[in-house]
Amino acid sequence: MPEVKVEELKVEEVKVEEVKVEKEKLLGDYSKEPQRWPLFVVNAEQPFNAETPPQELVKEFFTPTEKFYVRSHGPAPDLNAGQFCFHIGGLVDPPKAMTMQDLQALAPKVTVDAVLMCAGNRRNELKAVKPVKGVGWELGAIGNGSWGGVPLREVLRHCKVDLDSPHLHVEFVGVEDCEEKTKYGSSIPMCKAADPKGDVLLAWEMNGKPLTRDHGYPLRVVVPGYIGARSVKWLKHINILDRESVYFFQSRDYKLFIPSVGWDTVEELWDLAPALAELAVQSAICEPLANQVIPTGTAATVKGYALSNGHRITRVDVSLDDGANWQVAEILHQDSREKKGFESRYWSWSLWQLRVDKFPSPCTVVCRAWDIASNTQPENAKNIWNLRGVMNNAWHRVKVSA
Ligand SMILES: Nc1nc2c(c(=O)[nH]1)N[C@H]1C(S)=C(S)[C@@H](COP(=O)(O)O)O[C@H]1N2
Ligand SMILES: [Mo]
Repeated sequence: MPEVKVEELKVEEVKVEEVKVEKEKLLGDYSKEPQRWPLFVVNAEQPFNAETPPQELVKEFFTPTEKFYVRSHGPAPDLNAGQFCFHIGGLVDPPKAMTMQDLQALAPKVTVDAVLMCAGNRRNELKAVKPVKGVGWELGAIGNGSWGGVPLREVLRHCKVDLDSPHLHVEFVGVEDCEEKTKYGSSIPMCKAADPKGDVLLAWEMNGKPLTRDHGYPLRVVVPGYIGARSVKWLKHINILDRESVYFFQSRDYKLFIPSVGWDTVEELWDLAPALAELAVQSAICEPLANQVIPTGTAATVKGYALSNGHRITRVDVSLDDGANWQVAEILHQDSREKKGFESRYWSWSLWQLRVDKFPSPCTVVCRAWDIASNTQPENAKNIWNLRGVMNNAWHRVKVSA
């Protein structure tokens, strides 16, 4: 690795407003995309958006990196960790530039196990209610990873940022040009960024290995318990602001509206709606698959995942008759209580199953999860339909044939 000294790095003037992208760059160069897992369900090629088939999700507690869903808004950058540096600016005096070596020397590496889920996960079920804009996703825009890096709060402390200012926000900006004609920028409130129990990480490792290009090599943010959109990949700038980020992905996307709001009425509402942050309680059935044949009266196992915003999943209910009667599923794997010591740091998903001796096919299998705060899922997607098709956590239903 070539040595890069911080003193030699010219600290760019920090721009907290949208970075202007030159016109010719907007289309993006997709000629150097990485090799990808052939079994991905590809929802868009350019930019690459692909999800994990359901039955693969429940095979392992940690989703193998090559099978982990990819949600990108532009070409995958091809960066060199040895020459890479990122900048910390905004309400920081003086602004700083850090190399990967600086970051790794700043504090001992920690690992945080956490699920990443796109806010658009299960969007197709909302699309079935009424059309929505956005990449279509079934239930595989989710994965559970073990992330290695340095807590963001250590970096903020090193830069003498006031960790106790509740009005501050921490903005993250990636290197790449997105198809939305802007850089990928997003922010989280200081109360999350600085919280020692919030576990926000600047991560260079995923499942014990350096990040892959698709997942943010050499450096990404991991914001456990928040929608995936806040975990900015290919991190280039951290800006301390006294307001939320005004980047598109914070201010004009990833917001929730009442079903009656359409594209003709949303314009004046964007600034009034809060940006999505914490995840809601969620669960989905990964086995059986939709329309799978299970001969009537034969044995089969229902399997799936459940998660919340860090709250422990306490129960997953399964119905084999479209919600008329329920049984309690067995939770097979979740973050260990001893390790976490708190009910609010269950960042990983919980994998669950229900063994059924005699499957009552044809039938509709349904699941719903509960967390320690007794949050549970809404019954119908129809009631939570929204024009961006985000945060669908309705009871998940799978039709099984005989
Ligand atoms: N720089 C950058 N960061 C990004 C994105 C992006 O397009 N560019 N997509 C975001 C979204 S919407 C999600 S859901 C997650 C997906 O992370 P993954 O591709 O590693 O699964 O990354 C987030 N971080
Ligand atoms: Mo996302």
